[in-house]
Amino acid sequence: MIVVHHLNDSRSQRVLWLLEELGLPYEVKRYERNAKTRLAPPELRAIHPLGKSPVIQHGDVVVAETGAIIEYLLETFPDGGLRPAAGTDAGRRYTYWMHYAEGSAMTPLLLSLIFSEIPKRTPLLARPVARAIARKVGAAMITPQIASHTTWWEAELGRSGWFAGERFSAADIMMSFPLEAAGSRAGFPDKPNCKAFLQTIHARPAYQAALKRGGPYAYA
Ligand SMILES: N[C@@H](CCC(=O)N[C@@H](CS)C(=O)NCC(=O)O)C(=O)O
Repeated sequence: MIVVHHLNDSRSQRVLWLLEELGLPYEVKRYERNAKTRLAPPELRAIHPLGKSPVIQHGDVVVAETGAIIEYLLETFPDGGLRPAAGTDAGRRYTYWMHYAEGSAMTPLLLSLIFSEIPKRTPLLARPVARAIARKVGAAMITPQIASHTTWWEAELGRSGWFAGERFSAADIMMSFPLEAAGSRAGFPDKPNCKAFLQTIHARPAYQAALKRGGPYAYA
């Protein structure tokens, strides 16, 4: 049995979704973020020293990091055609997006989240100054980066509606979280391809089934 250590409102939603797409049986062990810090509870460190989600256990095997978990599942079980053949253009694109999602796309999104926390976590008297600094640095260094990434997604999705080749693949599952995170505040009013991508994936039966198994998810 595969056990998914699942944190609410988190990247582990992608693992549940993949398992539903593959039709594999699995068990969900749920963890709740601390309402104030948004961090995972300490019990998760008993499964993996970093205490982050997702982590899966499959027999004696423990795998952390979303991309590594997805690759493990696709290598271990029939991959359901979710991995384009290596050596093809779609295969190269697949590898790119699988690495890019956490390696590049999430960096400015995470910085944006951290900068939005700075004023909230600053003593009241210093808050206006903290807010002004966070806003100025964010506008100069983070917002343009996010714009550049989302423009890139919009152009790439214009090819087929999917990230790697002509068909839905696990690269689309991997890229769902950056798009959901980037679109969570305003949606994508000026990016029809990104908007359509999110609508299409959210309508997939496996995505919906994963939501039922994972519980409330703020980004869907
Ligand atoms: N790159 C890692 C990121 C893992 C990660 O940071 N997970 C977040 C949830 S989205 C987490 O566990 N946060 C709670 C914490 O850091 O305590 C992956 O894709 O698995």
